Amino acid sequence: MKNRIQKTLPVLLLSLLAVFNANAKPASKVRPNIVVLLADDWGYSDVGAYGSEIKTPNLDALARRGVKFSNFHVTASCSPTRSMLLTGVDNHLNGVGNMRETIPQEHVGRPGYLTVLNEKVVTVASLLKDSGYRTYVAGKWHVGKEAHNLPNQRGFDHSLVQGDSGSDNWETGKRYLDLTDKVYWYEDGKPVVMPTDFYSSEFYIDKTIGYIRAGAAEKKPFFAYVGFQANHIPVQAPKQFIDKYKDYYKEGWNALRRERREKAIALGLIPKEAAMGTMASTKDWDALSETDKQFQIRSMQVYAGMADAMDFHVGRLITDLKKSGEYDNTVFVFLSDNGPEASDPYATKFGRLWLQFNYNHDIDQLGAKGAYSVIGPSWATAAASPLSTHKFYAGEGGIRTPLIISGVPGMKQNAVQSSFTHINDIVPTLLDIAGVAQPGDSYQGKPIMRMTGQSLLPVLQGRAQRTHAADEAIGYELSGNAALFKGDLKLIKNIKPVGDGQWHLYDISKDPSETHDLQASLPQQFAQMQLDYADYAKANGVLTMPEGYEPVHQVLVNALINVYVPRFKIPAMILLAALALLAAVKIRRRRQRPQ
Ligand SMILES: [Ca+2]
Repeated sequence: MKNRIQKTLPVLLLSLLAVFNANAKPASKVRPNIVVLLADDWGYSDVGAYGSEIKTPNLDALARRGVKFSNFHVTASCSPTRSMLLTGVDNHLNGVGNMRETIPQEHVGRPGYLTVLNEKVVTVASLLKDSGYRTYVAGKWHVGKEAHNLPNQRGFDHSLVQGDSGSDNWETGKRYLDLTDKVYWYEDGKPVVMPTDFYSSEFYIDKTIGYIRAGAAEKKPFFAYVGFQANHIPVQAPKQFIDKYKDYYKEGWNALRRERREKAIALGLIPKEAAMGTMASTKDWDALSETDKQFQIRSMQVYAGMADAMDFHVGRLITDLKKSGEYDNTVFVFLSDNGPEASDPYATKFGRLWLQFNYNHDIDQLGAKGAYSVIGPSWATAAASPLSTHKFYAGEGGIRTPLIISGVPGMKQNAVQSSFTHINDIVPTLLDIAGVAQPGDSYQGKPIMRMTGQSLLPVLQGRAQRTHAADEAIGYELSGNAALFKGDLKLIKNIKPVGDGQWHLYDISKDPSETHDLQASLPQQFAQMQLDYADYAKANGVLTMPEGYEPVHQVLVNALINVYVPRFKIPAMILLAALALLAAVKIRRRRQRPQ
């Protein structure tokens, strides 16, 4: 009997424990807050932690607390990247196959080419909100101003956004080019009157802090998305930030490119043997006049000041989260939407004419309210150093940007992740961190596009070496500039005049600057990857660019159609009506005149 009790008692106890456990609620697991910090037009080496001389101590601290991705890819322009950052779906499937500013008219409205989000995608904000997160966005939106596309209808509890591709950083009513009729601002889906005392990075962080504090009583984790305007043109910054760089940049862009490349190598971000990417548009520094040099030096100091100011305001958010005790439970994701901006609107007649009436360009004013500053093509190659090309193009300088992730439970610290990663991996990662399942092919009973990226959690936590299999083909296209990634190889084609319109092949793990074409030595891969690209283009509905497409010319044509025709339509109709009335009166008088 004693033996029997001895044998059955543990079984009974275990059974009771099992029943108890089955009925017990799972231990409350606090899900992390998530902050996504999206910089605008920052180059690969514009962050201190990526080799920059620009002081970004707060971003650097996030990098030390987490993982720096050295081989991360976005698209080469603003809204296509933003559409993928929010949905995890290829831009040709989510509606943003091209930007409103650069789309050829032949493509407007074609499937995938709405230039705004379509109804077949759901945002990460909607999915996190459904799962119990409070959700906020402040900053540049750029994925649609239609009522159904504003943040309040795309999953955000609270939002304050600028709807288009950019605007002045000091004056909220001022456009940066004549590409829209006005600057559109919305708070919680409604037009909003903006304050006159404004600096973009400061204001967006103030709003974010305000939203987080106001919702703290709800006792829910938060998701906050900050879409900075820094460093989109016009490059502007408070003077105290610009003045920190008064002794910098005097040796010119080639010296800066070399300096940043060496630092990026020392930081383990690019391999020692990586060559320097070169661009035909980079001017000869030594051939510049002293006046031109001074102007260029000041332009780059303003650029550094703008990035420094953004980092400073990121620091204010971090400080606030530390004070409220939320910091240790907050995941930060920092990235740039594309590589550095090389275009200079002063270089076109259209831009120059408009800017003469709207901004000054005086060296002692650069960065200040009323002044317009850009870095242009030569400094842009330094911002992207040591990579080739810049914003808009499919070279690594256009589409490889910094990505820092910190604060994920169980993740590696102060580490570099060098395997290929992609913008479509961000949404699966955030869902994974929040413990939310991907929606698959349908959301709330409606069919949607399936996400194609992979969660970065296994590499963040050191459970995997790479995110994408070596034989996975990942395509890319924007305005005819195209690429296909497979393992360490990249097939790439850039349109003229920056590219030659032909395919090239590079090993971007060893040669991230794309200087050594492998098509002759790897003919099989070269041929196969072209077939893989054709499959990608077909599956994603990529349209062929019309013959002779030229992006700057297209921006002018689209401005004419989108802004000038509507602007002058009513005055033209009034003028025609007045002329018709005048003619009718004349005819009537002639008839009434005595014969
Ligand atoms: Ca951008």
